[in-house]
Amino acid sequence: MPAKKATTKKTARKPSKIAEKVEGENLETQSTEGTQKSSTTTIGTGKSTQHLRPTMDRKKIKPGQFVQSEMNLGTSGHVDHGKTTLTAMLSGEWTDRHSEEVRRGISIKLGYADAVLLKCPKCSPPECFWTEVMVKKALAGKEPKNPWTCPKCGGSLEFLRRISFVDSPGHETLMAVMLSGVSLMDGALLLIAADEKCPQPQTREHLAALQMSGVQRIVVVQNKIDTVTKEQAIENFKQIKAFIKGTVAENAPVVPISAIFNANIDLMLQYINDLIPTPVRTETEDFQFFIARSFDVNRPGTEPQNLRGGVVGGSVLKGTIKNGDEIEIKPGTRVGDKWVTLTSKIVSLSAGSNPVEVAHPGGLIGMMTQLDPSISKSDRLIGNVAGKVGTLPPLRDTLVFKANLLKEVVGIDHQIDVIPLRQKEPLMINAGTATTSGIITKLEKGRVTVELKRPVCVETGSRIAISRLVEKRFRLIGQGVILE
Ligand SMILES: Nc1nc2c(ncn2[C@@H]2O[C@H](COP(=O)(O)OP(=O)(O)O)[C@@H](O)[C@H]2O)c(=O)[nH]1
Ligand SMILES: [Mg+2]
Ligand SMILES: [Zn+2]
Repeated sequence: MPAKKATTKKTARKPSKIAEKVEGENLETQSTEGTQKSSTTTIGTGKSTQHLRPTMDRKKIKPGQFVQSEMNLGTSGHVDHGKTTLTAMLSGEWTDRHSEEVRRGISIKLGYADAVLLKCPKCSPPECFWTEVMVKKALAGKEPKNPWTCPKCGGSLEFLRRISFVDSPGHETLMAVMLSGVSLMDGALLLIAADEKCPQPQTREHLAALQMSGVQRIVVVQNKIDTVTKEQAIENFKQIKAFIKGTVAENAPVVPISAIFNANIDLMLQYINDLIPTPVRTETEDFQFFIARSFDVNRPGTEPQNLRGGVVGGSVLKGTIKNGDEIEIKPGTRVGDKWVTLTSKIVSLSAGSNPVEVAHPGGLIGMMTQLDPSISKSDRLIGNVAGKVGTLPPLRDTLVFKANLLKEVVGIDHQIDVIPLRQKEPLMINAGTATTSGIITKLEKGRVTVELKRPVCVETGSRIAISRLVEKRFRLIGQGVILE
């Protein structure tokens, strides 16, 4: 695996020790490189078990009470390795909902599904870790008064946190979607099927994507262990260990599970709990929102006076937003050959399917605006950034960045070296949830200039993913840092 840079040597295996390690790595990243995401830049209090939004008292949270998700956990890995199955096991939701996804049996869009993590204070780890949906299944037929009853000992389970899975598609043609998903992830599971040789092309490409975007908190999941013998599982485990060596996932635990047979899920949840804490965020930062979907919620034939405004869905990167706030959306909409920033007012907010007054970072947030719904219909605003008026990063038609290329093209099953960038070469660029393309117009030492077909709204210093055409598809070849 190319583009490696292990920041620390591995010294510990116990979850709590590894948690400290990861915390240290983040501090290092913060001071030496800087990152585009508030979720990584504000981590580093040294309290790795800090899952709290400061204003929230977890002990008081009761079953059935709605709490907004506080973190996005991505799934990543090769197609068919079980990302959507595992997400469904933990959340109770099958994220492949679109008709084409159902027909083709693969994930095409980003899926979002929430899971409530619970812990039994009496049982010992890892058996004390549950999700609400797992508890419900384990208690089926018993239905105790308290739905948060430990299926093992009958004690009361405690609320840990609600997290959102951002389920990525694994197919090689859908890398752009995966890359926009990565921009929303605070941590990730890398799924690797035990019944295939490791690594498969998108196992490598997805891990490279996580590494390049600065997603450092990773738990590696060896799935489908029910399909192989013990010896095969051990052999595959060794391949996984060899593969992650020297990558950002080098210190990550590798947890053998079966998503279908619910084997070892508790241990995986323990690692998620210990190694992927909710980033500590400053709520006073400028609000920034990455749009990952957008719709027109009106039924055809709705009378104009009853029309509801355009809806955008995505995640709050930083800050907070409340009903009635004015926002702007960039790049906005195209009028002639110009992009016009949209401004509007928030009519209502939802977290998952629950109405909320204020939305924080974490999970899928829906914002109903006063925009003409034709502007937001059919995902037209994907890749836009929303913020309070006057606070968004500049809109750029031209990107000037420092490129860090991989040695090898990772998303393909044979070896192809990444040759240097060329003048006039077309590239695909991912910045946040935006996917755009452009042509290299200038190549200087340490500086690449690309004229974009469609502008993007990005901060100086933020990271972009660079893909080039290799064997007829855009494949990830490196990362860039915006210079000016
Ligand atoms: N035997 C077995 N099959 C699994 C397991 N996890 C997923 N699968 C199957 O693998 C196939 C692909 O799963 P899916 O979740 O769609 O993979 P994705 O492309 O990574 O999202 C489906 O037929 C699943 O039923 C597992 O743990 N054991
Ligand atoms: Mg899937
Ligand atoms: Zn218990």
